[in-house]
Amino acid sequence: MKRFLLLALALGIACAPQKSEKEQLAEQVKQEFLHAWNGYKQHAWGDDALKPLSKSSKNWYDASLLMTPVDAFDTMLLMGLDEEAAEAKELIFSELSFDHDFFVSNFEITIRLLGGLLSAYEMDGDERFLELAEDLGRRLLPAFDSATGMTYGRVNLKTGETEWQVNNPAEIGTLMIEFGTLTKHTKDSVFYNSAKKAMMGLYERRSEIGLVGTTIDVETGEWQNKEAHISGMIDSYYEYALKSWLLFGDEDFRKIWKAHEPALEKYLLDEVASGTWYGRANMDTGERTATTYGALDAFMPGVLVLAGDIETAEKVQESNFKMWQLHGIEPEGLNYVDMEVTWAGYPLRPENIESAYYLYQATGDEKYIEMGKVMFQSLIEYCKTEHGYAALSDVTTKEKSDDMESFFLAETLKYAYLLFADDKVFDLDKHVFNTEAHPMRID
Ligand code: DMJ
Repeated sequence: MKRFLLLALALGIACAPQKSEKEQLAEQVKQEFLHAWNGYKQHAWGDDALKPLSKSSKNWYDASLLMTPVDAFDTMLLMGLDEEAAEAKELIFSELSFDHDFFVSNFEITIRLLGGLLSAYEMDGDERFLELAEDLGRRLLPAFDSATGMTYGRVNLKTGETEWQVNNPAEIGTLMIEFGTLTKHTKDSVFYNSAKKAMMGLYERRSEIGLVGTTIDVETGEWQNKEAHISGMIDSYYEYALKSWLLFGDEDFRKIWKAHEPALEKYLLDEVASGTWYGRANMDTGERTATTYGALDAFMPGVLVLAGDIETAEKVQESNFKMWQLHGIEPEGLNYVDMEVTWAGYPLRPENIESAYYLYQATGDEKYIEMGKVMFQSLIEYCKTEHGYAALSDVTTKEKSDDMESFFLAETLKYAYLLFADDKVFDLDKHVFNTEAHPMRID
């Protein structure tokens, strides 16, 4: 036996099963997650986020709401990082309080914290996650108090006062998965009904050709900016129309998605020499207003996969990858006609790798693994710092900025991990991800 072992070693024959390249990549993603989490632990423990260059921390508001630990918790569970999950959980239960007299963004707090607490509850089972989620949900409810039912942008967590009467479709229409799931677990229908009313309010104000604009007054219902696109300020409204239908089986959401789907294809989808992209257009006339696309728009192939349009998803993902490769890492904004960068930052966004994950799940085509590998390796090359990961202020020069958004741990590394990991780690058929990659169970 010993002689065989020596011979095997000499010949380079593995006796233990070799890890596949995908398994090795998944393991590497896990190690990079730990690197970023340890940076947070060392320099930002108890605060919202790590500042990776100055090795310090920052809070969004006057007190910490534990953005990073809450956002990152379910990724730890998925990666099997039980020790880290236990310490994050202890921190959350000992420190997290929503009893603060300050205004917060209803959208950001919903997708990151309410979503994070709900997936934590579903995956871990500890009732205290649900208690925190319900407390937060009730404090956010005044945001829905408008003449149209569409939400104000900001709400004071203690007093319930609201502000930012002019809001946008993404912030009004990206609440359903979280508030609907809160109703499912608390049996209080107020959450589901409020979020649905907000979403329907938006849908009813779509243009005759089936598009929504960029900003709307939630009291008067008048559009303030009529530019239609799938980028920031609109993006996840479309995502939630489809996903809310998949999660809750409510036909009204299917109706919303089906009303917009052909309009997006007819007026925004743009096939040009450089590839297939989504441009911008006037919501009433459909006339092209700009040919800009960016890192946020890259979510769309993932949604198209869920909608069953693999063909368009594949074409747009080719463009996504082209955008990534242009400077070795994707920019916030790009003119897809002349391929000039219009906004050079990269805040560690997930959407491109997220779409590669959905497409790999749907097609099994190894080219999506290759795309993921390139994207993951450029993250290491350009964004890794001694104590975490840093956003880039300019993808053309690779200059870093002092930010590590919580979605890097909640989404970017989660989708990278799931792309490479064995399918048994996570069953996509039984879950819907909220827009911050917090999985909600379909049942
Ligand atoms: C996240 O907070 C969410 O994915 C949101 O839908 C868009 N912005 C960031 C990630 O880019």
